[in-house]
Amino acid sequence: MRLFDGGRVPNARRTRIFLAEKGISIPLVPVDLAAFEHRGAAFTAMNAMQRVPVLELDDGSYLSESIAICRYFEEVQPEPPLFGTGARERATIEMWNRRIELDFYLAIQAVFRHTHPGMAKSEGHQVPEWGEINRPRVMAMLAMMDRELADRPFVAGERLSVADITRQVAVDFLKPIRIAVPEDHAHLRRWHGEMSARPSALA
Ligand SMILES: N[C@@H](CCC(=O)N[C@@H](CS)C(=O)NCC(=O)O)C(=O)O
Repeated sequence: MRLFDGGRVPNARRTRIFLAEKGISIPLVPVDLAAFEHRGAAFTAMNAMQRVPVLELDDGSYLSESIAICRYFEEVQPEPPLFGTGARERATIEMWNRRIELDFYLAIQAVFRHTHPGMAKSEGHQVPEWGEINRPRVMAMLAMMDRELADRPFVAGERLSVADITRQVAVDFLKPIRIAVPEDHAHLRRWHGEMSARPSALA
């Protein structure tokens, strides 16, 4: 089993942090995104979407989509449960994970892909206006998430879940678009400090 990895990029990092929280160690194969290795024939044969991460299983088959890879490991090794246990907790984690991916991370990604000069070649056609439209959406989500954290330690409740990891990599990805979590978002800053202090943050 091997994980085709992309270094600091958010979705590859999400998978590595998830594995670290599970205490699972597997070999990593670096994929050179800057050299567009993921657009070559060999990589495309593993993942038609040409994106990292990709998990190669022992039978030679491949899995992509970071959340699907995380789910695979949750099934293989249920402890600690990062997708929750029981109907209510599982659904709450899913709810938050979707909110964070669809309304927060994708807005950050739009700003990055459409306004960052380093993404011009990869994106082909950047629409800076679309990027700028997404900045206030990012700020609105930060404010909402700060309010929601007032009464609990983690995104979905009393214990760490995959939704915390999804948000951790998204918040860290604010740096290249030059957005900081505002000073007055004390709950979110507390949570982010705690996530950053976990050993898994170095994965
Ligand atoms: N939905 C996919 C998204 C994967 C994705 O966008 N990966 C990025 C790095 S975070 C990538 O490979 N980008 C290369 C590109 O867009 O050319 C997942 O969760 O795995």
